[in-house]
Amino acid sequence: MKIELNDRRLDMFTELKKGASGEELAKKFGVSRTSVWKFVHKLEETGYILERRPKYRIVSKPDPSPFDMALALKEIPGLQNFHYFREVDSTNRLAKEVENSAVFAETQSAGRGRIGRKWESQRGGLYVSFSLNLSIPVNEIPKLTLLAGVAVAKTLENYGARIKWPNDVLINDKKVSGILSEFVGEELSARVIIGIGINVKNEIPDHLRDKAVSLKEIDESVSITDVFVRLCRNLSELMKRYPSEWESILGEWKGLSSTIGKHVVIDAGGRRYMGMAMDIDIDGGLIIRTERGNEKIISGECFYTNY
Ligand code: BT5
Repeated sequence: MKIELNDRRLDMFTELKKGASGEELAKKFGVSRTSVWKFVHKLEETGYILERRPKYRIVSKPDPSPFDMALALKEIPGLQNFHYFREVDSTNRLAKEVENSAVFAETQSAGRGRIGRKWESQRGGLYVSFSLNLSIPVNEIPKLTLLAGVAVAKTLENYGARIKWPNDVLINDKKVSGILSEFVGEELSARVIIGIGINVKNEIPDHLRDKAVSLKEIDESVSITDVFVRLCRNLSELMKRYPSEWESILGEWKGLSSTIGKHVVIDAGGRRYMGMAMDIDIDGGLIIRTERGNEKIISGECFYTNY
């Protein structure tokens, strides 16, 4: 299902949450009562339950609730369309084919991690990719991964979430979210794809149980829609500050990160670094103090060690 974010039916949806008669809605939005009825029918098909008398009123919503998600997406600068799927291979793959859009799926059959790894995407999780025409140089992409990490960590802050450099968000040292930023286009003017996976109500497969966590294990009443709405709010707030307030975003990253001050081993494309994570520099690179002195690493796999 595709929802255009400037579609007035989103405003109609807001009215239907409060309750309104077909006649009132038709008048307010300048449409026929048949179009109101068709929209009500579409909502019912999508899993919403509406009371019909004395007015139309939404009394129960599915989780995820696509129209609440679309309303939240309206806040993100530059977004025009929302593509909502029950199942796809990978939202990042699909996001590359569309512009100025968010692509969400209830489950992914081939969710992607970095360097060809798999992202387990059972139903009940949150899988979303943003395709944004930012036209920035490719070397800005690591910054957007950090920005997205701040958005996710703020969204899950009440569960004690912390960021692990560069693209993981952890709760009690277990991974609850991963971010995959990619680009499409030219090196000096890239379109950016920011893919975010969050374990919300999905089962964690056995082989990942000791290193991954789903929010439902901490909060039985967690909802995908609520997490999504908060994520959009945080992302939109951060995107409005990027790039002009990059340094303050980086400051927030440092405050939410569990990496700085830890002993780490970093695997960076075959090279291995070992030392104390000291800081993040202005480009988003991790500075670690090794035997050779301070070194800066732009991307890699980070492990915490105990010595
Ligand atoms: C990531 O890769 O963490 C990036 C994950 C991005 C997923 C989103 S979902 C929406 C969008 N569409 C996509 O196709 N992808 C994005 P990486 O740092 O390479 O971590 C991958 C590793 O995390 C795997 O090798 C597993 O060890 C672990 N892992 C896999 N699935 C997991 C899950 N659901 N929860 C926690 N850890 C997981």
